[in-house]
Amino acid sequence: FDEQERTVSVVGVDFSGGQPKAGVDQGPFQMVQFGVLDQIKELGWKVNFDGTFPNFQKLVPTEDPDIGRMKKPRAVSSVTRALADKVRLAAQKGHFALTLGGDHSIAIGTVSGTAAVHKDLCVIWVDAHADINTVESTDSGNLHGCPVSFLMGLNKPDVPQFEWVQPCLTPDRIVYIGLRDVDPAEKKILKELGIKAFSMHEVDRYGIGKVVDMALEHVNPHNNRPIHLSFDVDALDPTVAPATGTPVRGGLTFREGHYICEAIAETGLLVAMDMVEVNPALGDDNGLLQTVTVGCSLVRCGLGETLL
Ligand code: B3U
Ligand code: MN
Ligand code: MN
Repeated sequence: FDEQERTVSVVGVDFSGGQPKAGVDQGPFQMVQFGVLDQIKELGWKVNFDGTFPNFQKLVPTEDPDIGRMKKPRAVSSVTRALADKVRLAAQKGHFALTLGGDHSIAIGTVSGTAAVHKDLCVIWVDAHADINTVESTDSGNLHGCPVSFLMGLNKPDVPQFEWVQPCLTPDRIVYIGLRDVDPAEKKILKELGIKAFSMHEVDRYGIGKVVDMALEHVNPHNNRPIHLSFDVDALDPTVAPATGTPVRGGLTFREGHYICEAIAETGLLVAMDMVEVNPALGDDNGLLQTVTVGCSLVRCGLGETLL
């Protein structure tokens, strides 16, 4: 980015239809209310924010019966499709695309949007979950467990409602950090496609510094690919980020989460970041404040905040 003209386009996605728990649609509102936009400005960015809430909720149809195993397919499709356009336009202007979720199904839109502009894009997916179920392998039917399968084109062509999605990711251009709750069908997909994943086991073994080095080396061997960081707050340990829909014990520490964002920002190659699954309706007031606070500080690190 041009040092003088660094602009962040922020999109708040008030959407929860990729999973069953209400409240995650309030995540963006809470992070904005907490001051994330001013904090980003203090880091020297210009901020472009379309702050009309409800923003995406109005695209959600009243009737949305299951299709096969998929729950709320029309809602997820129309929201992610509109979001893909917004993110693509931001990327076309040369802006950093910051998306505040919302549940993780919205990454169908964000990654589609950045990949349409940055042809050589790679994705770093930080999550307790692999989110790579296909529309046939998903047990829950919740589409926040499926975005990666859409982005990689793992579903049969022309999944109803999702015909618009262009596969834009290959197995060598995505890497996971933080996994610890992966379905058997997902393990099979990861293995068969040879997708690199650093689970909590590898974080324990090598330490976060080495894990991030190895992750970057894998998706970005020549340090020239633009990076999209999709950060699910449930990657963090529930003691650090309790207000999320599917907390899983044994997650990243506060510093490990921040280190990931700092080290990726340091590459100078980060072009987009998603901060998703912050659900202010879950947990007590303290847990909510803790989770919103950590969501905002991870975003700041992704945008270049350093300790010194
Ligand atoms: N893999 C399970 C559980 C899950 C995925 N993502 C979250 N939970 N947050 C599923 O529903 O596909
Ligand atoms: Mn996720
Ligand atoms: Mn998750």
